This record gives sequence, structure tokens and C-alpha cells, in this order.
Amino acid sequence: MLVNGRWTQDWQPVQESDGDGRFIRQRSSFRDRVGPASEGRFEAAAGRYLLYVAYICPWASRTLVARRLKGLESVIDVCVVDPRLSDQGWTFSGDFGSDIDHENGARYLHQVYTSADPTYTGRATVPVLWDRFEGTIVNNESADILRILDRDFGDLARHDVVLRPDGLDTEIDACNARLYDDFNNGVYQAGFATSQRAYEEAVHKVFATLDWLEQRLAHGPWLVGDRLTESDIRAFVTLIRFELAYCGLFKCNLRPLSDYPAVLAYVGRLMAIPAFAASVRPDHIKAGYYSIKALNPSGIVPVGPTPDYLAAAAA
Ligand SMILES: N[C@@H](CCC(=O)N[C@@H](CS)C(=O)NCC(=O)O)C(=O)O
Repeated sequence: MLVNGRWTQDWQPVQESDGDGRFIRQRSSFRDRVGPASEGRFEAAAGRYLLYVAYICPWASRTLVARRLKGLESVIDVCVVDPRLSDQGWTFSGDFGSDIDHENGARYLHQVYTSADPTYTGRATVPVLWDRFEGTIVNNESADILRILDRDFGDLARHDVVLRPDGLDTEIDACNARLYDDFNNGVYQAGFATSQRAYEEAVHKVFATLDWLEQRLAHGPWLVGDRLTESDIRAFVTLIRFELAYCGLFKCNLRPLSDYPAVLAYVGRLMAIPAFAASVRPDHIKAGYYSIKALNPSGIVPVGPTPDYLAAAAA
């Protein structure tokens, strides 16, 4: 991580934990909006913003899904990091179908952070919404970036899709809160737990959420209301990584996903939507998670599950 703008040598991808070995996620630091919501500072304009992402990352992937669902591909550019975490964090290597950072000429994502704030202290995480005009980071919190893409770009969005429709926001927030605490972050709490108790607590939460999703999806195709919303994006990014990474590396293996037929059918429905399918790179997901040395010192990447698994999910 960065401390006062300098990369610390003893950086570890495993984040902080509390006294009982429970994983704690860092809070994001850049929290501006775009358009009128930014009080005029960051105007919505085509070509002005760039989204730094990793295909391995569920938080970044949710912004990729939203960008495409909204039809913002020609408005907001994307720069993809190498999925493998290096000793200097995320890199722009050009390998693995990743990009070279032509915008900031950065070799490492942490250099993008110090371009925005030379004294930045914190982790250099993806996603990052970068403003080319001001040469700064607008926002590095995916939950905010989802809202920015949904609302702040207004008429620049080609598709008339609203991810957080009026009238459904209370239910979406309730659903998101459960998904975040017990599922999206729950799998990380299982994977990065440093005590048996913290691990078991997390795994039980994850599977209780899968039980809940199975029941909810037995009543309709979407998680909230009668249409696709932000909550479906949030559920999808964890579900699609489940058997590729969380089941093995994060030890979320109480039951296989095949025990959840309604959930599997739901993943298939979402995979049939190009915005969802295009956000999934199984090679990046496996290479990225299994590059976390603290969890997998040998760096060996499992052979399975094979792409057939995704084809079956989409069928
Ligand atoms: N709150 C952030 C979390 C983002 C996050 O944790 N991203 C991970 C990748 S999945 C990351 O970049 N980790 C690098 C690090 O922690 O140093 C968000 O949702 O945008």
C-alpha cells in the first residue's frame, strides 16, 4: 500500500483484521460525483473519464457491467490491469490481455493514485474513475461509481436502463446491504480469516445468503421488483466467481452451487445478457485470485472449472 505517497515494501494483499481474526476492508477515499451532483466540478462529457479496472475484481466488474448496460462504452474508456497481483500491486504489463496505461504512463496502479494525490495513504484499489481534464481521481468506490454511471451521465447513456428505479430504492438498499455484508464481502471474510472461528462465521453467512437467494429467486427472475436492478449486478459478480475462486481458494465449500438450481438458472439468465457475459474473464479470475501469495504460496492455478462450466451456466 501507499504511505504518504510512497509504496511500502512489506505490502501484503491480505488486508487488516480485527482481534478475532476477522478481515476488515479499507474505506475508499475519493468520493466525488459527476455532473450536477459534483456541484459543477466534474462535468459529464464523452471522452473525459477513464475507468481503471481488473477483470478479476468483483467490485470493478460491477462497474463494467453497468457501463455496458447503460450504453456508455463510447463515453467512458477502460484501462485493464494485469490480473496477477505483483509486489507493487496492480500492474499495466500488456500481458494477459491487459493494457498499457497510455493515460498516465503508469507501470503500477499506485502511480495513478499518487498522480492524483502525491501524499496519498491507503491501498491502490480498482476500480478507479479517472478524470483526464483535471488529472485526478473522481471516485474509487464501486458502489458510488455504479450510481455515477446510472444517473450522472444523463443523456450520454445510449440505453434507457435504470439500475435504481424510483420506488424500488428502499428494497434495493435492503437487498444490497445483505448481499454486501454476507456475500460479496462475506467470501473475502472467509478467505482472509486468520482464525477458525472467523472463517466458520463467514462461511455460514455466505451459505445462508445462498439459501436466501434460492428462495427469493424461486418467486421471480430478478432480486428486486419485476426488472433487472443494481442488486442483480451485485449478486452476479460474486456468483460467477464462486466456483472459479471462492469455493477453492477462499474455502467456501459447504455445498456446491449445483445444490441451488434457481440460483444457477439466474446466473444463466444474466450470462445471456451481453453486458454481463462480457464482464467475465475466467482466465483473469483464476490467475488473479490464485496469485495471492499469502493464500497460495506456490502460485499454482487450478485447471478447473473449465469454460464448459460457464457455457452450462449460460445455457
Ligand atoms: N471499496 C472498494 C473495494 C475495491 C477493492 O477492494 N478492490 C480490490 C480488488 S478486488 C483491490 O484493488 N485490492 C488491492 C489492494 O487491496 O491493495 C470498491 O468497492 O470499489
